[in-house]
Amino acid sequence: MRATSRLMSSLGVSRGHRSRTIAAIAFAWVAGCGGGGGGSSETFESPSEVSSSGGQLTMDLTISQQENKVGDLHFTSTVYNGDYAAPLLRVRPGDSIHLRLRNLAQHQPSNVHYHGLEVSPKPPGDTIFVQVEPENCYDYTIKIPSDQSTGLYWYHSHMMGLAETQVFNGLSGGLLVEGITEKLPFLDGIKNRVMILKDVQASADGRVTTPDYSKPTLRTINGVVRPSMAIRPGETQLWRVGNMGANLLYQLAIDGHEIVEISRDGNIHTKPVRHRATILPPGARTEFLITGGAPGTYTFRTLAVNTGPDGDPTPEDILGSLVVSGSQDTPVKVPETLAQVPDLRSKALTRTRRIVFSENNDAGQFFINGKMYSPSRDDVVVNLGSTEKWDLVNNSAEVHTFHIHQIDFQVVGRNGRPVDFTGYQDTVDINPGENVQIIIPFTRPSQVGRFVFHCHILEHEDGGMMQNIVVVDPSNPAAVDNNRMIQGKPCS
Ligand SMILES: [Cu+2]
Repeated sequence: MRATSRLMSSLGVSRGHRSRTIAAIAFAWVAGCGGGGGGSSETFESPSEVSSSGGQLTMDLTISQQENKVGDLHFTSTVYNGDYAAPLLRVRPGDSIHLRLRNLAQHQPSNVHYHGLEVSPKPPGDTIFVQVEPENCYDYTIKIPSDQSTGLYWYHSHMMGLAETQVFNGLSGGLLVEGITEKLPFLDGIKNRVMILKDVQASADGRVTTPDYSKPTLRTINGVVRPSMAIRPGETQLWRVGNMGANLLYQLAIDGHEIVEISRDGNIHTKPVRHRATILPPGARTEFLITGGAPGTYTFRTLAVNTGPDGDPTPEDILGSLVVSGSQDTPVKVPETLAQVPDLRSKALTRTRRIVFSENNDAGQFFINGKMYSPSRDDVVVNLGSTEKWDLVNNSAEVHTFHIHQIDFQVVGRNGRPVDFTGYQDTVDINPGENVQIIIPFTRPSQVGRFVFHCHILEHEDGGMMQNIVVVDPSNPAAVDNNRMIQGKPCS
């Protein structure tokens, strides 16, 4: 929770209208729309998108000030490509992304992180040690490995000290690695929906600064307030949902319907995981199957989340509605085995580490192992080829969300109790007083370099809850780039 409350206008907006005055909806999303949805009209909108072609995705990502209207809320914020929801980047395993970040915003530097991709942290790749000042540009090249797991990822500002404000303004968007139907043929022909979750508050003058969760916040799906999603009775759809806001945890539930989760953080599960409600910390993604029940309208909601005595209030809220109507369809039969990936508990451990999250709530200071972030300090050094077990310990009175760049991990325990193996993830929540055990395989040569792990509640990250990690190739220790602040250049 924030130490000082900021003056924010109460939103007091009436919700439930679909309205979106966003420029640059360049492409309609048509791929993957096999199902019918009963012929009902719906207010759901897919994000705009940019797709790769011939193995390359070449694009400009332009940050600018933009007037937005979301529901009944008018606000001015910095967004990507004139679109509060931001374009969905659609790629395939093995593709390269050539992205020119153009910072045309008036006042702040920025950069881009490609969350969840198992790509190199070396410049000009997925490095956070880039600062692109206003009117400057930076050219990223992101080489996605051919074995990148297919699913939903995202990109967002990772500007030190400014990430919370910039993501809250709208500087985050989805990235879909295509090909899930090739891995899971039973999904062939069913309707896919990508859902980018963000929330927004504006001050009395219509600006977006930092969130104040003592006040209401406006929830959106792809920039739409409380959209309706149509489905036929018995029809199965794949919902691919990412938490791309700054700070909030979600607990997703659809009244009267079971969530059958098949993927987490872009990693297909080893087996389906069935939920009444699923926790989605900031930065996390869930992909699940939903099968229409009896005709009627059902609420898609986030349940209240207990974030701890020092946490931000996170009350229940309505995200949208599921409208079941039309002719009866036949549900998809979900196999009991999905992906076959190694259980990392069978690997020999190189070492264990204890990573302690704590905070000085009154001062708004956030620590890992007693230290606030310093870009010039290397906190963890790992040899390539190591497999490590980390004990993530929450010594504070609010929830934190662990995320490490470039690598997926396996959660193996909570509070010392073993956890069922369902696959990998890149983000995990740690409740107050809890400890979570994970195994991290530092085994891909692409991991060599300097990157970070941090709390993905961005208020905490900006407040210091982040550390540098360096993966070193012992046979080539000079392969780590030591330039810790690369400046963008004037746009040519
Ligand atoms: Cu945190």
